[in-house]
Amino acid sequence: MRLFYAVFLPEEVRRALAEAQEKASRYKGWKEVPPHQLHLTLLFLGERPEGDLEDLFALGHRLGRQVSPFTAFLRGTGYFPNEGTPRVWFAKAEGEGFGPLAEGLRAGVRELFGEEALRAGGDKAFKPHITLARRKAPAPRVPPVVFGLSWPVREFALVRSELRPRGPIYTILEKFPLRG
Ligand code: 2AM
Repeated sequence: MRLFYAVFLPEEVRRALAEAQEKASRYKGWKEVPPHQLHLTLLFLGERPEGDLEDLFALGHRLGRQVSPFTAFLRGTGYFPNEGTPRVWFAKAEGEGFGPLAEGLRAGVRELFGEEALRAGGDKAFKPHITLARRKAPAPRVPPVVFGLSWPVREFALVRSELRPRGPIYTILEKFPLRG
């Protein structure tokens, strides 16, 4: 199973981001993430055997008990990579819990399955972001968008991703409330 831990967004934030995504839809070559799938990845795990699920659920619940609910802020957009040809157009996120959640998940997964299990997510530093669109074919950069969005983060989730020709299908397998 292809798995990742993520924070999903409330309806009104998704709606505001969907409006920003219209800017990308003017450019052929950018493919927007469907609004109901917009999310912030905390840790990408890649393929894991189904037998790992129980441990991954337990890790999520344990970490949820250690981190308090917090406010997330979205203020603007950016690109990965920023230099050269961008592949991803994203909304940059801030919030005091994102770092502790991402770090806690990395540490927990390392402890459970070893360093090897962290390889899927790459070795780049964690930058909380919400991918708005992916560049599939040559297309100009989308003009920047400024937001004044915030929402309370009260839970995160373990998500299954099934890759399909039309785009991935995400299924939330388990939710982990924050109650630190
Ligand atoms: P992205 O939005 O920046 O592409 C599901 O694929 C989620 O896991 C996406 O949000 C994606 O981030 C993230 N992710 C992180 N590393 C990944 C990788 N090596 N392959 C695919 N997705 C990855």
